[in-house]
Amino acid sequence: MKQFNKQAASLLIAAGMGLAATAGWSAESLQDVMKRRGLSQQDLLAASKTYVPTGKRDDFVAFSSGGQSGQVIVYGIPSMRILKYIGVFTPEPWQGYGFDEESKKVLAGGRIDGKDITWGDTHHPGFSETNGEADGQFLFINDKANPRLAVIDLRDFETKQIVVNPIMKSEHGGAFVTPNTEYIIEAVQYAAPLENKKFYPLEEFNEKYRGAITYWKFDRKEGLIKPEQSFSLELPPYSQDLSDAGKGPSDGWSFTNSFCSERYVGGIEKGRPPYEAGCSAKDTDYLHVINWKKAAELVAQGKAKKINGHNVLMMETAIKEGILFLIPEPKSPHGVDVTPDGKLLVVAGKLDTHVSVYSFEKIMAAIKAGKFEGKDPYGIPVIGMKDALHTQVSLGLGPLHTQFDSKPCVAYTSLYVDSQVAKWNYCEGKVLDKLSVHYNIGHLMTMEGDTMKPKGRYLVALNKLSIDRFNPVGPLQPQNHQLIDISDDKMQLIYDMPIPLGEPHYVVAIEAAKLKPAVRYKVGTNSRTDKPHPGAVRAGEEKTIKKGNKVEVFATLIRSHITPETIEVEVGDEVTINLTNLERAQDETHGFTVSTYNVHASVEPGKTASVKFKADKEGVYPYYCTEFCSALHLEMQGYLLVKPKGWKAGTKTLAKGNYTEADYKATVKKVVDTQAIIDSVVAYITSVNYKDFPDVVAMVEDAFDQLGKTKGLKEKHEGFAAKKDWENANLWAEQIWQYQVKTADLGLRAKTYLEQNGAKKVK
Ligand code: CUK
Ligand code: CUA
Repeated sequence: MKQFNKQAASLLIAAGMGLAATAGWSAESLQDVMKRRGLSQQDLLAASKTYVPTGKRDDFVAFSSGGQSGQVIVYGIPSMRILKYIGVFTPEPWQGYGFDEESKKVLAGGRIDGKDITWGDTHHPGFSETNGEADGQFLFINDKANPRLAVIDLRDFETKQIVVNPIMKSEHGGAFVTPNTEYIIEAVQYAAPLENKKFYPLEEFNEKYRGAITYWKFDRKEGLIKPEQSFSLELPPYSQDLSDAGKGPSDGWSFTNSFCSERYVGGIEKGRPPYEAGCSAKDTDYLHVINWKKAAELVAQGKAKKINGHNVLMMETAIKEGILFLIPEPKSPHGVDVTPDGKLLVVAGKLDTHVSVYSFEKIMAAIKAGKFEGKDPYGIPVIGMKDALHTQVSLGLGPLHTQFDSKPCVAYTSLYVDSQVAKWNYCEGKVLDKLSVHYNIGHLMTMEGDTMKPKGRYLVALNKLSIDRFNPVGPLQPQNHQLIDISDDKMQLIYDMPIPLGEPHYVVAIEAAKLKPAVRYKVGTNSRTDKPHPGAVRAGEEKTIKKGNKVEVFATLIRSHITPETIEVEVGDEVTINLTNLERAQDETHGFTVSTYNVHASVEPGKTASVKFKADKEGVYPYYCTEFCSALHLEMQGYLLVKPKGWKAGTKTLAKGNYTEADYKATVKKVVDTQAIIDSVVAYITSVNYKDFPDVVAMVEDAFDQLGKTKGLKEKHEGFAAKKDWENANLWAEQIWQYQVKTADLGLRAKTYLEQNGAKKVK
């Protein structure tokens, strides 16, 4: 270390940046920088509110839909630094998602009619909840285009399951969870016949096309959706849109709105007015009010009908049992959001300037009294709007979605047409503040803002257009997530974040402290199932097994080698390579690929992943580690030899190097010197309270693991030296040094960590 500093210093001096230059170095003052960059006091204030200095972390972590990318984007708030893209419906090469066997199985869960669908139109992420609060355990997200829902485990931020909706052809209103994650709600978007592959002409739209809402049962212990315990409700073909689950007093109920209750069927090409005209003709659409707890009981009593093998409560049953009601809502509404106390529902009509606030208490009173203004064409009782309304507030043009503050009665609603966020009081029905955003805001999101305990502080505006905010990158422009400080009475815009991956309709954020992701797996874990992987082996157990034309390799990865380093197969063999990462140190991921066979695995510490392919081409195919994991990462390599059928080895042996006794002695000296450095680092680490730092304990464990591998190698190189086999003597001594380097690398990292984190001397 010291040596390095000396070298660096002499390099700087040589480059003319020594003492003489320091005079001209006088640091720029804050005022200088402001002047040079044209920054205002306001800019500076904003910067200081979002800047997270190196080594510090964000207070909140956001999970954004990745829109058409079919992924989830994870970023920190307030820094807006992107932390991860999670592969969900779409292959994600870095994580090996869709390129290793374990993740291919997850993606296969999303096949529809036997076909792979390798993209998704993700809209609404939702956290698992406990007692109405985000608990940081799971994240769910939907695919609008191909009606599917995915489960992401927040212990490792990996997708574990994709389920296909059995009765829908598209969906939008998902994923919304009930207050204890009993169910994940998914509502249809465009009506279609519920039976699979059933054709009915558009002329039979009113009779044969149907909307629906699905309640997916979630098993928290297994971390999986249970399709056989899930059920749906048949609904009229009203283009159901977003949903929200009741909470507190309204727990047990859910609310779903709709936007084309006209049931209009377009046909521009036949001279008919288009959908947009016919779907917005009436002044009101319908808010659906559903008692899901009672619905679940009815399904348990066998009152559901099986459609495509799935439990569906038909409208007739729902009406008879009194679990389905409608309320008029103005006009082409989009979002429905239940207030944190569960007492009120906020609905925004895209073509109305108002938000309408409904009272759950009033809705229940009307139902109890049997007070309805009539029935819809399917016989569903309709509660009068006046009988259910708490208040209406005029906010501006194009209100869409609403989120809540930690301050009582304060809500924020996006105004798409006005490109504004409106802050308003839903108890008293008055506007408090408005702020312009850039441009055309869709959703907006406050910290844990759709739970029973919103955290306030920040709001993110998800703007559909960015227009002039960023450096131009061609006609397809990024979306703009704008960070707004909501801690004061007046909202303050403090950051623009380009989103370059798709149109993220919605994002949810959680207190960072609630997330407790692991840094390593138990050795030999299949991360997609969280079960021991049958292909896992420990160090020394690596092997290749051939049965007929099936070759199975049980390999390990550790800095800086792959065992085995040669894999020999015959052309036409089916090859499976199981890879276990033996590392325990944080962030020591190894990647694995084989040239031209389109496989890739990301093998994080402890994980076992496998790749599988048919070796259908004779030839020589290098394989290597794809993560720069160590100084000798490039040397983490091997050869897949695909031999012609019946090929016989000749008598030729591997070429030898030209090593002398002097080479051997130099290597041995290097080993002795390096051991001295290791000893001094170990002396330091053990002189302080390193055991109080779990991260350091893991590094120390790993360091000694590496050092332990030198066992027996000294005898080995000395044995070869005695026989004057200088090649083997030198290389086995060199291998000791390789292990020492990794030990020293970890040791120095641990030392730096201890020094920077205030380790104390122990006696
Ligand atoms: S939707 Cu896109 S802005 Cu899918 Cu929730 Cu409202
Ligand atoms: Cu392992 Cu690079």
